[in-house]
Amino acid sequence: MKKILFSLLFVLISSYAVCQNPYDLWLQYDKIEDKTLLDSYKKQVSNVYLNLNSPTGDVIKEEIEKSFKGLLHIEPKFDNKTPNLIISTLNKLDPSLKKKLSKTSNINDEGYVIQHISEKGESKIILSAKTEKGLLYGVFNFIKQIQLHKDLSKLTIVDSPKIQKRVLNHWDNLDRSVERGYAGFSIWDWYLLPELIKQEYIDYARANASIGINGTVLTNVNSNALVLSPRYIQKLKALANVFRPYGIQVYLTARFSAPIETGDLETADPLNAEVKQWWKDKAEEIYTEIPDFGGFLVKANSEGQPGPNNYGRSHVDGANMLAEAVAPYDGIIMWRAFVYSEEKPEDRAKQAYSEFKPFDGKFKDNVLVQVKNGAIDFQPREPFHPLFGAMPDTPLMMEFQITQEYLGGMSHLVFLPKLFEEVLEEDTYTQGKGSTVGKIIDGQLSNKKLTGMAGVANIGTAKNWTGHQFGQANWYGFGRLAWNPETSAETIAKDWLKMTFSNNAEFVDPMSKLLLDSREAVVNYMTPLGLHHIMAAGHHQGPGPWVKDMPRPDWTSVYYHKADENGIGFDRTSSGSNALDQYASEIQEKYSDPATTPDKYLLWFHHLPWNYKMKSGKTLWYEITAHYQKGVEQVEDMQKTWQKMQKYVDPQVFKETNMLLDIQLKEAKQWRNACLLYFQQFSKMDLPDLIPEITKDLDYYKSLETPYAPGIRPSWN
Ligand code: GCV
Repeated sequence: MKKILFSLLFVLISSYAVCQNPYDLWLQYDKIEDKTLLDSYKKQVSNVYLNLNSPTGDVIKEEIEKSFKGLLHIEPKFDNKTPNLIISTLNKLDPSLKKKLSKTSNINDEGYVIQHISEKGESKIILSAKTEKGLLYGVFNFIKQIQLHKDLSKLTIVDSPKIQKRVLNHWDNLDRSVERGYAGFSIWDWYLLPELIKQEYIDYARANASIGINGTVLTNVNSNALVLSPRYIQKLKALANVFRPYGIQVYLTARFSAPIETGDLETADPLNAEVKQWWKDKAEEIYTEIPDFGGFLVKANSEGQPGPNNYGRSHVDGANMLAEAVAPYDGIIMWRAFVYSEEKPEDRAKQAYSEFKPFDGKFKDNVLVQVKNGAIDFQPREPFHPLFGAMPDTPLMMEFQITQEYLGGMSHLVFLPKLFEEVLEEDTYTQGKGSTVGKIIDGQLSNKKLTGMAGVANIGTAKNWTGHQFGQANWYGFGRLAWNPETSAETIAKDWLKMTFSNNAEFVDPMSKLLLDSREAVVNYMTPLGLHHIMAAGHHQGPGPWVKDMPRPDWTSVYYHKADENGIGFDRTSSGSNALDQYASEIQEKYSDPATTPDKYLLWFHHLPWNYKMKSGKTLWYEITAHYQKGVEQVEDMQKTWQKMQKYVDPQVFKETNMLLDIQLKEAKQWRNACLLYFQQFSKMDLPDLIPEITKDLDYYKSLETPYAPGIRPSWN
């Protein structure tokens, strides 16, 4: 009986302990259960010195209070006489304490030092920075150390962001639909702004600040000129006021034809004097209301958006005209290089390079050219964009996609930092061995004045912000990598898991493996061995290797996989489109021969016969089938791992993730079956035994429809 009561009690206690609130993201401040650790923390940070009289100072104080109350169950004392946690900017720090800090000269304006010191036999923790913004970042990192159960008596952290502009891009429309959004509607309630300031805006800013994000573009790159009207500038101003204490600047997307659409002018020609003045006046109008407005992000002459080419002008003309308008206020222009023309027969993968490379060194100092990680479009895997390294005299900003347009939308668990890490670690060889993409965008290789990283947000009105609980990890991971592109995906996975769920190794170890493997799983069951862009048309969810009748050939699947009786893959060597020529000679040499091309990029660069002999000794056809099967099995493994995690996870999150994994498995099988049946028409080879019997035929998979799939603007009829 005693035993039963005991185990009942245990079940009660353990289920009580697991009550994360998904809305709180990685900022879960649940009480530390380990009593010894808790007592030692309480002793070390019982009394806080904080002497900041500013909105950012208030945010810092609130965060200390909230976290100490939650994690340590104490009300921190803010008694400036005998503090053991001292939070102060460097210029106000007692010189005797300042002397004890290591390497403060290494930090930049957003950096900070956290150090445990001994003074007169007493132990103290000093958290200092050049600016209050630096202090805010330091405070979040300090709290993280407690969330991660770190030994505070050994702390010495000297850290600064390696990238200056760490920006979320919201593809949010003014009607609150979100292009490629899978987490509900836009969180920006434009209709009720500026009067209604929702708590979400504050919590959004806090979450972003906690991972070092310092800017947000609020509107879709497929933009609407209305947001530049005086009425909307007031709404924007209200949001800017909320975000400012958290160190976050607001940006807008600029519709290039806005001077016409507002009814003011008849042209938007960037070399026209009136147009130039229009943008200067607009900038002045915005900066009068929002002095720290960040600037504009522009998608021009791409997928139907207006731009300078409409007037026979170049991207440089367009970007520089806008750059001049915002320059007096330290504003910047993020000009996207995502261009490909329906009129050009050139391989789509080559077009951005062909168009932008000749412009190297021609942009004004406050322009960043924003380049997607790969040359096509955020596929599960792409080789790095050849522009990285090819424009040494132009600051290039990385654009990653956090929202999972091509990686399972709302229902697939895919840990994207693994993808981001792979891109950042790729060697471009453009300045010799070791010229990684990461080093190009953080300015290490060129001493760039401006550096930036953008992430297309996966945030919406979903109660947990991202729809899929594990989408939070991708938002978190983007922030960590924007702060320091050399952070490993493994560190990010472990930190996120610990901060969100539990420090218990029995949870963290298998779950970090699950996260780290999840990206390869999705590549395997969607686009293995360098295949790409074979998804369904329009909403981009599910397989569609048969897609061929579209308004543009480069929107079809057949354009990319080129499967026929002779084989499969896109020949991008000199015998084909020669896109390979846009890379450094080291890469060209290696990738021009299929035998030395890494398998993961094989069909990106080569069209090969179905019976081509792979490095494994098996045929290409066999390897394609085996990769699809492996992807499915990897999802099954994810399910098995997740089943064992119940006791560490909030019951609702556990249940929902279970159901989502079921959907992911079902869809992984759909991808496998549909793609194999489709390609088999050309290979005319049998499916190996490792593929379980496929009971449906290809027509069945082709007939599957997904009406109202999210991510594209709904039509209300
Ligand atoms: C915002 C792809 C997406 C579009 C997106 C575009 C872009 O084509 O499917 O939804 O538009 O990229 O990045 O501009």
